[in-house]
Parts: sequence; C-alpha cells; structure tokens
Amino acid sequence: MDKKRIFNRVSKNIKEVKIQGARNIAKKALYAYNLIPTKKSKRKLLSLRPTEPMLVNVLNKLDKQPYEEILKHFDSAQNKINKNVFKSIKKRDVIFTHCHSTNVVDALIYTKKQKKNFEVYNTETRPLFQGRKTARELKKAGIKITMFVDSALGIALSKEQGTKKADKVFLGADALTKKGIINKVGSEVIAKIAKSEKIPVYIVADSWKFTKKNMPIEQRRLNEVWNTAPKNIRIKNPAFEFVEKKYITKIITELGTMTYDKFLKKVE
Ligand code: RUB
Repeated sequence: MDKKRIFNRVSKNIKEVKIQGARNIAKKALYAYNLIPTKKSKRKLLSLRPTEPMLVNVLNKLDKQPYEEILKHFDSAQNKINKNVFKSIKKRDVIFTHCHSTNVVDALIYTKKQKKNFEVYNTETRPLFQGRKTARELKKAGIKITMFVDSALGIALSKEQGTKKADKVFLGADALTKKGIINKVGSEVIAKIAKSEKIPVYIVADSWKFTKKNMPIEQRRLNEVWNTAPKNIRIKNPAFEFVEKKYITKIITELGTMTYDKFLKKVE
C-alpha cells in the first residue's frame, strides 16, 4: 500500500475511534506523520482528536528528533508505569475503571502476571462502548471483571445490590493540565462519588500528556448517541470532561507515584 493510502487509513481510523485512547492515537499519528512529514499532514492529524496533547507533543518532537527515538518512549514509560501501578494494588482489591485506557489496562495485566489477584469493575462507556474493549482484554488476561451500565456507576463504587465497594479508582487521562486532568466523559462524576465514598482516585498516565495550553473538549457526532432521533431533539455528545486536581489522590506516571502538585512541579 502506498504512503498516502496508509496515511488516509490511519487518519480515518483515528477519527472514527477505531484507534482510540491518547497513547494509541499519538503512536499511530506519529507513524503516519513519519510517512508524510509535511505541514499539511500535521494539520490533518492534529485536527482528528482535538483534546489530545500527547498527539501534539509527539508530532512536534518528530520535527526535531528521529522517529525511532520517540517511539521508544511509549514502551519504556509503560514499563515504568506498570511497576508503579503494581505497587499500588493490594491483593483482593476491587479496582474501578472507566472507558479504555492502555496505560491502565496494560498495568493491570502486568500486575496480574506478577500473580497478584484483584478484580475489576468497569462501565460500558456509552455511546461507543470502549468499556467492552477493556472487559475483553482484562478477561483474556484472567482478571475477574464485572461490567456495569454507565448510570450504575454509583452502585459499582459504593457497595449496593450484591457488589462490593470499590477499593480504588484507576482512570486514564487524555490531558494533564495545571488545574487537573481531562478524561472520558463520566470521569468527573466518578471522581466526585469516589471522594464522598472515601475511595482513592489514581490517575494512570504517561507524563507526555501534560500541556500548558487550554484544551478544548471534543464534541462528537450526534448520531453516535441516537442515529434515528426524530428531528428537533437536541443531543449533546461531549467526548471528555475535566476532573479538578482536588479529586485526585495520586497520579501514577513513568516519573513515579505522587500527588498531583508534586507531579506539576516535575513537569512544569
Ligand atoms: C479514551 C479515554 C482514555 C484516555 C487514556 O477516550 O478517555 O481514558 O485516552 O487512554 P476515546 P490511554 O476512546 O474517546 O479515545 O491510556 O490509552 O492513553
């Protein structure tokens, strides 16, 4: 396949969320930009998912650094994150997560491979059901998983109706900003319930997601929510939301496990 066709296919898959999650988006966009490193292709890739500073950061790096060098960071950071997450999980913990985050899922699979047993509660994550991807991958790794409809997340977190109380919340992040993080819509209400239930909230993320810029929240196509909606019904489909740093107990990155303020001192 020629470079242009590969570039277009990667772009389409990112736009349609077939390639999803900040890390996968950044890695694939980097690959595509390396095939056609022009201003036009950079503009195109940056337009696909507007709430993704890791995408911006890696494309900017490619203007100054060799592709292979940048690529190495993804796995080396993930390996460090995995070891840090392993330390923060206790045997028999119930971990609650949302959407699909490679930083989170890889670390949970790593922890399971080290023979530490725990279970996971997750949400299906409408409208695109990324929670199913999380559930499939964790199940395949032998991790016990219980999936909830999104509106049952209060039950999943707080021990009602035959489930246990979650011990920890692990969320990924699209953007790490001075005031807090941005992650899949639903993350803020999860963080608020967790705080009121005294459940610690851990953000698991690569530090290359940090940005000093104001990030817009991506608004997605309305037909993802209701394809055959009657005319004149207003629908909103925000992909992400902001979680203030006061809700974050610790952030786990390749730089270590620390409070959000300490993390900011390291990266600012
Ligand atoms: C994915 C999402 C993930 C973050 C982090 O949203 O919100 O939690 O991107 O993912 P979407 P990762 O499915 O709309 O891309 O850890 O893979 O970078």
